[in-house]
Amino acid sequence: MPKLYHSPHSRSSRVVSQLMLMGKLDAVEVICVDIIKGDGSGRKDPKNAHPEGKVPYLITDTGETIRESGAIMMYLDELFGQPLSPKPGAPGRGPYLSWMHYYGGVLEPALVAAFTGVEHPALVGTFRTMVEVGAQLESGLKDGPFLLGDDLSVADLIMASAFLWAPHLMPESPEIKAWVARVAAAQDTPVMEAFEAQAQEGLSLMQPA
Ligand SMILES: N[C@@H](CCC(=O)N[C@@H](CS)C(=O)NCC(=O)O)C(=O)O
Repeated sequence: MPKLYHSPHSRSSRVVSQLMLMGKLDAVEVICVDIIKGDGSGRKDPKNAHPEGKVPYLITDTGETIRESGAIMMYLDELFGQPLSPKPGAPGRGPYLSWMHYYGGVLEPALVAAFTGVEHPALVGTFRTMVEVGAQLESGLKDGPFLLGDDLSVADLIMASAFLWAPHLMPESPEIKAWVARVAAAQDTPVMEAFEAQAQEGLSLMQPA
């Protein structure tokens, strides 16, 4: 069984939510670990196999390791028959791959620059800003309710997760706001919250004295 290293209310939460959506949470061993949070609280958990103590992190059945949310989400979707992405050769495959890489390669750096207020010509030159991200999203949403058209995909889960985590950084766009709300509605928030509360409780009980 693959092992997923997860910390509640973090970037690994979207992977847990994806597994729930696919009905495959039971097919993956979720190992809850502590992490160092943005405010400095928490700790690097010795239980966490990630080389830098981050989440998410996945160890496959054959013992290979996968880091980076996008890679993990694509792997799990493929492992379970690609219910949430177009297969190679199918329409939408190109935009799908583009969004999955745009998330880690552009959205995350632009988002971090925006919330830290760091401005540098090299950052803008390389990644652009949240203004361009907003324009790309609006353009991607013009043909349907989701980024690939009519069907929710892993691309929606990863891209919208940024704005579910940081709603104040959501581009001022009714189309984007409505899309984030649709992606949120597609996920089982009460069940996810119950899972996260239980995971947090388990972690709190295991804190070193
Ligand atoms: N680009 C990575 C980012 C992973 C990441 O930074 N995760 C945070 C949790 S939100 C973390 O583990 N932080 C702990 C640390 O930096 O020590 C991904 O999406 O997988």
